[in-house]
Amino acid sequence: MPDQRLPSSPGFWRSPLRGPWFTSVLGLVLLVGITVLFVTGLLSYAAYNPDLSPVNDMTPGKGLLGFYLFDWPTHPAWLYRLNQGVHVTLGITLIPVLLAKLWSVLPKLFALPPARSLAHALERISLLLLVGGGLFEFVTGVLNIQLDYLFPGSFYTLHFYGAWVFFAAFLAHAVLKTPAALRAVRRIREEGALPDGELVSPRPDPPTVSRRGALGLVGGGSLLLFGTTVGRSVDGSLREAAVLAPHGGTGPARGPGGFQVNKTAAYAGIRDDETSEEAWRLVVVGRSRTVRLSRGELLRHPQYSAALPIACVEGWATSDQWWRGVRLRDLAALVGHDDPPDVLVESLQRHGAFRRAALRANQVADPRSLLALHVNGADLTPDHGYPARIIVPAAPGVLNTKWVGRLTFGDPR
Ligand SMILES: Nc1nc2c(c(=O)[nH]1)N[C@H]1C(S)=C(S)[C@@H](COP(=O)(O)O)O[C@H]1N2
Ligand SMILES: [Mo]
Repeated sequence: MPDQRLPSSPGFWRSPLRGPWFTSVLGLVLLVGITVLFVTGLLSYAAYNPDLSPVNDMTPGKGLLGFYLFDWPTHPAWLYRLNQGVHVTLGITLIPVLLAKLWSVLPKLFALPPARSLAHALERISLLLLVGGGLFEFVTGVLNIQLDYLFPGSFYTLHFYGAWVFFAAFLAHAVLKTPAALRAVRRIREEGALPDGELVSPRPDPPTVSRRGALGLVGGGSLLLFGTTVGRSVDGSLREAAVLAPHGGTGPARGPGGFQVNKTAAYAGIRDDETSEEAWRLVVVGRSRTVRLSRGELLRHPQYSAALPIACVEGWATSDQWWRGVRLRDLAALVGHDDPPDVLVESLQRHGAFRRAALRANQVADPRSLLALHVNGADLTPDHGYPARIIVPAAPGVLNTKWVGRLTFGDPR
C-alpha cells in the first residue's frame, strides 16, 4: 500500500468529483472550443497580410509556419471584428473550463513511476507541451488584452509560436483521447452508470456538490466571464456590461470623437506644431511622381464617406463610425497607379510598434478605403489621428494607421 500522504498515491486524492465522466465532458467542450480558437487565431494572422513582411509581420524564422493562403478580403466590413470578437471572447469564456479540466486530471501529474515505457514517457512529455502550451497561450492572451505586457519580446511572436506548439500537442491528445471521452459520456447517458477509471478516488470524501452541480459552477463562471466581456465587441446595451476588460463601454467621451481610443496622440509623441495646417504635408510617393499635399488641398479632392468599425486584435471594437476623406485608390492614381498597388503607410510617430503598416492592393482598391480627414461630421480628433488616418473595411485595427505622414504606393517593402 503506497503512503496515502503523498500525492503520488491515488488515495491522496479525495474528491468524489474526479472521474472519467467529469473529465470527458470538460475535454469535449475544450475540443470544440480550442479548435475554434486555433482557426480564428490563424485567420487573425492572415488578416495582417503577413507576407508583406517585414513591415506587418516581424516574426523571425517562421519558415513554413508563416504560410498564408489568400489576400484578406474587405467584405464584409465586420469580418475582422467578428473573427477577433470570437477569438478573444471565447478564449476568456473557456478559462474556467480549462482550469476545471486541469484540476480534474491533477493526480496524473504526480503519478509514479514517471514513465512505465517509452510510449508512456512520450505521452507524458506531450502532456507537458499540452499543459504548458495551453497555459502559456491563455496567459499571454489575457495579458495582451489587459494591455499589460510582462514578457520579454513581442506578444505577437510569442503567441504565434506558442499556438503551434500547443496545437500540435492538443491534436495528438485529441486523437488519443476523444474516442474514450465520447464512450464515457455516452455510457452514462445510456446506462445511467458512472464508468470507473483511473481518475476515480479509491477512498473518496463524502460529496459536497454533485458532478452536475460542479459542472454548473464551471459553466456559470464561464457565463459570467462571457457576459462581462462580450460587450467589447458588440453594439447596444451589452457594451455597458463589459466591465472586465479595457475598452469596454461606449468610449472616452461624448461627441463625434467619442469612441474608443487605443494610443493617444500624447502617448505617441505627436505634437500640435507638426500637425498644424502650416506644418503638415502628406507625402505621396508613386511610380511616376511624388506629391506633397496640405490638409486644405486634400479637402479639395473628391470626398467619400464610409461607415466602418475599428476592430483591434485585442478583441474590442468600436461600433460603425462615419469616416470621410479621400479614397486611397484616388491617391494611388494621383501618383501614376491607375491599377491600385500595395501601399506602405508611415505615421508621423517616431517610436512604437504601430507607426507603419502595409496594405494589399485589394484593400487600396476598395472604394470604402479612405485616408480619413473627418469622423462623424467633424474633424478627426488628435487622438483619432488628426490630421489624417487610414480606415480600411474588414482590416485589423492595427492597419488603420493614425497621424499619417507618408504613403508609398507600389513598393511596400
Ligand atoms: N500611428 C499609429 N497608428 C495606429 C496605432 C498606433 O499606435 N500608432 N494603433 C493602431 C491600433 S493597434 C488600433 S486598434 C487603432 C485604434 O484606433 P483608435 O485609437 O482611433 O480607436 O489604431 C491603429 N493605428
Ligand atoms: Mo489594435
